[in-house]
Amino acid sequence: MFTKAITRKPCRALIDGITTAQFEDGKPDYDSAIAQHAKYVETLRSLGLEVTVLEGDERYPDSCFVEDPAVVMEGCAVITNPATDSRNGEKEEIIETIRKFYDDDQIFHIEAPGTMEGGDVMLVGKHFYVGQSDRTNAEGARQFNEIVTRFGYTSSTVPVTEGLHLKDFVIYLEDNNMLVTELMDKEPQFQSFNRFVIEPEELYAINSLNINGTVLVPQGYPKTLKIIQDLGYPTRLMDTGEFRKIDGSLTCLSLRF
Ligand code: CIR
Repeated sequence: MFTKAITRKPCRALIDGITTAQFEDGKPDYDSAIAQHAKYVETLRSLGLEVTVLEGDERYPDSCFVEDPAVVMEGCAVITNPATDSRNGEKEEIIETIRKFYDDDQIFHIEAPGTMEGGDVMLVGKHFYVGQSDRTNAEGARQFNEIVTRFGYTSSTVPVTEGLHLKDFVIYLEDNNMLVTELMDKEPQFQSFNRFVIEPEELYAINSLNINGTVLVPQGYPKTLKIIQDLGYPTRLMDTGEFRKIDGSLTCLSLRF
């Protein structure tokens, strides 16, 4: 059960966020992003979470994606080392908030040359799957493994060859259910899960988010929505259109614990 979440409001510099989307949908609109973010926070609260909302940080265009500079779990928090120059400083800005919830001896850091971003980290029970991607390297994954094993967790790496972060291509919905791309469907480590392959045109909806049994699903992906509803989950449709323009999706907008 999650009881808390940390989020950060989008800043005006959001329009300069890193993107692979080639702006086919245009740049994010600040006011709409603020409104979508407020709805996201309201939804988390309505599902029983106590949500900390940090102010936008204009120095870091992508800083609303708080999932990336830290990984939080029961008993331990890991401050990551974001791989891109424009995002690396976000790790310094999240620490103060993490300290409100974790003691100093529960807070650890991924150190250079290790890199890591939380979008690459997926927890299943007490096991972390860590995407090895352009953002999370082998050394980052190694350090992470060393830290979390001290707290009763295990971890293993999964190659991410399709794009940004692991959780854009596979998501664990709980109850042994997983949404996957065709490629992740073949991943040997995922063979014992109930896997649901999402078609390429609905790729973005893989990053749906289970909050205490209710699944937040991005708006506009009817096939994925049906798969999730047919599994019996109550769902909430979320408009994340402004974040999508800079490769942001549902999980990246919060840290949940
Ligand atoms: C980036 O490229 O870093 C941001 N524009 C998007 C980050 C999305 N984060 C996530 O999925 N965890």
